[in-house]
Amino acid sequence: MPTIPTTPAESGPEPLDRLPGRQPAAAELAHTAARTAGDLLAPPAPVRLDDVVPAPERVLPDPTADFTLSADAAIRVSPAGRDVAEQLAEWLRPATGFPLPVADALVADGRLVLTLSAAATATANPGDAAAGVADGLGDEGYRLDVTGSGVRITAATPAGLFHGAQTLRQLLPAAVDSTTPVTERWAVPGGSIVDRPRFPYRGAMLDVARHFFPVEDVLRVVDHLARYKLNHLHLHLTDDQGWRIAVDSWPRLAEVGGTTEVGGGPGGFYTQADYRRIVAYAARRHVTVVPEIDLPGHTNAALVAYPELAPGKVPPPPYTGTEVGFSYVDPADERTYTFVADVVGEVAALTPGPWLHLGGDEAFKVPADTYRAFVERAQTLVAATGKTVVGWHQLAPAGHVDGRVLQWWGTNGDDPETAEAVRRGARLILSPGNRVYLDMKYAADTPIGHDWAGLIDVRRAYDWDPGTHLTGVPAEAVLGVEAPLWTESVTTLAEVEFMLFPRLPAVAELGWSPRSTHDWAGFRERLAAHGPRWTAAGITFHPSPDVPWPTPAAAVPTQPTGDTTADTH
Ligand code: TNX
Repeated sequence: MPTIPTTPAESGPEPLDRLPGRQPAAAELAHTAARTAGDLLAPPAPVRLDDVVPAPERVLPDPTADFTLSADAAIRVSPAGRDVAEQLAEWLRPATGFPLPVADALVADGRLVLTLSAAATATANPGDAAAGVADGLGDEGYRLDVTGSGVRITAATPAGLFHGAQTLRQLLPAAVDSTTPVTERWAVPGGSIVDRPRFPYRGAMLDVARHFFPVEDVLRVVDHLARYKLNHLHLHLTDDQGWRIAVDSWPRLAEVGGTTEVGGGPGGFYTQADYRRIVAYAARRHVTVVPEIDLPGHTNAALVAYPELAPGKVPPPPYTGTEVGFSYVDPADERTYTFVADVVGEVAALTPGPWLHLGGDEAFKVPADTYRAFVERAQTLVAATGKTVVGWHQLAPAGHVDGRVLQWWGTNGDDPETAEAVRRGARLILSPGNRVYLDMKYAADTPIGHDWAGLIDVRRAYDWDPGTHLTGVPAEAVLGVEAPLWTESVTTLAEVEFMLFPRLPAVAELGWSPRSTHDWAGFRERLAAHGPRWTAAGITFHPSPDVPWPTPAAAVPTQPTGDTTADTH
């Protein structure tokens, strides 16, 4: 079992503590643990058709029908799938060194290698077998067929094609994740997969308020989500320690409120152009950004910028600690509602996705009746922007607005107040603190993270059922699952990855795979095969003892772990 050494590897990690005031010791530990994991991984066994994370709905292997990708391969695609084909080519070119031209299915010659067919286009082309096959695959499902002569991915939508392409990527040898050419037999196991998600909402949250993360880091996190078919990135954009999104009508929010972060570092904020870039990058990967403006509490940074929003108009000092629950915008002043309307209006206008998250957690200083009245007004202001309200489950006592979604982060599955809000029409995103809070430590000696909701290693993150977790809440009310990463103690991209991997794929499987596939013994084996992929891709991860990572030691050359450049295509 790999252990975490106490000194950095000899060649020395890249400097991970980019920002002053950060914690190089923790960053180095995380980095070194991952490097050690990479060193210990043996060459992976040939991939089998069911070696996919998250587990597909149906897998029908055909060992006589393996396909080998060769240098003369082309990707043929119908017009609706063109961008997915381009992305597939971008993933496969670096390691294979193959040109992988993308050709229009209607004009390309007869040699079929990969065909991506959206049903809509297929219908216009009656000869295409994709018509009909895509029926029943829904918004995100796909069918993947591997025969000796090629691979065909079929879906009703580009999102479905994208998920199918991610599956194909996993069916190739682990070296496909290398950023430089590798000599390898690029075999794909034969047979068919038919796959659809269990829940429509599958997400992760990144807290960019406690520590600020530059755009490039966020883009890389988007790539990680997309790899595991997660389709929502919730950005916690505001908190006591920092305001991270530029708002034109209230410019000091970002200009002043953006200059702080936990531990006294320089903070930062996203310009509207930055935010648009994140949203567009995510959209190309079929990931929807969910912006959160946390109200009425967790607002110290806003109050520093605009003391007129503070109760008593007293400017508070900037806050760089990690306590919660002390701040709130003045619910008794009309100006506060102008502020809320302006902010949610601008954020909604920048956000193509349907959701706007209002926060609502830990407003401990606001009396219950006042809190409820504030939330009801704020919900109405969000609804007026055309967005659907999402909020932490503390919003439960407030009146229902159309479509309202509560994000449940409790640690005890018996929550009558939330169950009652569901009876009044709310849907739920499940983020149980003691299962999927990715800021929790894996084990007592994990160098970063919290433990207030317990220690969460991979098995604990995996072994629960979102469909039955909350007493009195039917599975139909569950929109999906989300794994939040709070960043009080997480300061660098390497540390973000260390906390995400390998728990993020566990949560992804809960969100995507049918319950009938749930099986810890099988999951840990499938997950183990991803260690070499992360190593090849330079992704930092925790070498969890829950997972039988390939051994013996030193059978694989050390891979660079410092290449953290996002794919900016
Ligand atoms: C609780 S969960 C919070 C956050 C903290 C987190 C630390 C929630 C909605 N609020 O403000 O960052 O605990 O684990």
